[in-house]
Amino acid sequence: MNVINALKSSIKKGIQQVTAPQPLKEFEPATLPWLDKPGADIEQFVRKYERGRNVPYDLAEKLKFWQKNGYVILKQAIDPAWIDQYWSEVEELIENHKQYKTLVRVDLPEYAARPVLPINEVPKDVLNGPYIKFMDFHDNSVLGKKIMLHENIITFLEAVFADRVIAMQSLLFKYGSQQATHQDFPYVVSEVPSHLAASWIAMEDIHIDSGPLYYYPGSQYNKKFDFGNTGIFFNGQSKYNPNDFANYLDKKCEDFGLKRETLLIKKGDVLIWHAALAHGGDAIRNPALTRKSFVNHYSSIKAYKHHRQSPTTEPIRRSMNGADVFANPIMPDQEDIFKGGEKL
Ligand SMILES: O=C(O)CCC(=O)C(=O)O
Repeated sequence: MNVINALKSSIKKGIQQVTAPQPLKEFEPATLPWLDKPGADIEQFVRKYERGRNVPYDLAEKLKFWQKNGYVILKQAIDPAWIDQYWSEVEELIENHKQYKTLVRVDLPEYAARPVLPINEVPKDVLNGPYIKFMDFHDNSVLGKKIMLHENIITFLEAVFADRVIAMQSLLFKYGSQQATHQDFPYVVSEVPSHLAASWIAMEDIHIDSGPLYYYPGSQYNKKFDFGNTGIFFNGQSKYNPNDFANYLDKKCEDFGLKRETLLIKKGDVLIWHAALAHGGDAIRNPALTRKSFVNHYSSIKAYKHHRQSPTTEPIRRSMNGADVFANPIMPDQEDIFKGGEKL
């Protein structure tokens, strides 16, 4: 039925006039994860969820903390031997970058026209410096997938979503990002924007002068920023830009008396944060310091059904610990070429 016929038919049926869908201004209350809905009964949920499972931390306490603050920290969640092996793969990727096609994002003025490009096109000294994000290296690495879908992380996220967890994408940082305050849902888009969470895995002990991550506990409940014509989502057409977004979030958090916290965790510790937790990368005060970290974004099976680079094809799933990550549909020849994780 075309739009005119739909309009005539709806008028006949007494239904409201057909209008273009409006950009979202808030998360839809009905589609929120159970824990974000009023009256969520954590004790009852945990009793059922833990039946037959070995949860290595106090899940009820963690879920209550998440509900109030929008994040949790899992101490020593990833074996340091896994971290060392994974970082050695990153070093190999940089050292022999001409052999690989992994995408990197370079946030330097000379790359402004084309910030995302294959690693074999970026000089080694640039790759070894700040302002670099290694994108979706887990596609290339068996161990990257194992860390991203680690049981300690998935057990918590599956409880948050009360659904099967899907890993959507990953980023690796050698230096602090210095990214302005933001929330993730305008940029990392799932079909249900509130079905989103991230993990930040420390690949070394984090120093306060290295540009650590910071966040505002409790900020997940703030009124969402309106990018104008594109609602709560950001894209190239949005009326407002990421700086406007950052200013809004910093001001809102200040107005509500939310105190900014700095993430000074140890190698193998993991921060998990809510779709709407306001966070950013602090200034690098000592440029000699690295801040090696592995960041992953996740959704639920209900809200992320296809790989973002191939929205109409059925994804190839790699499954671990009751969660999935989709194989990269664009570069099948690069999948799992780093095999060091097979023996771990
Ligand atoms: O690690 C950082 O400094 C920023 C990471 C981040 O904000 C993100 O991936 O959403």
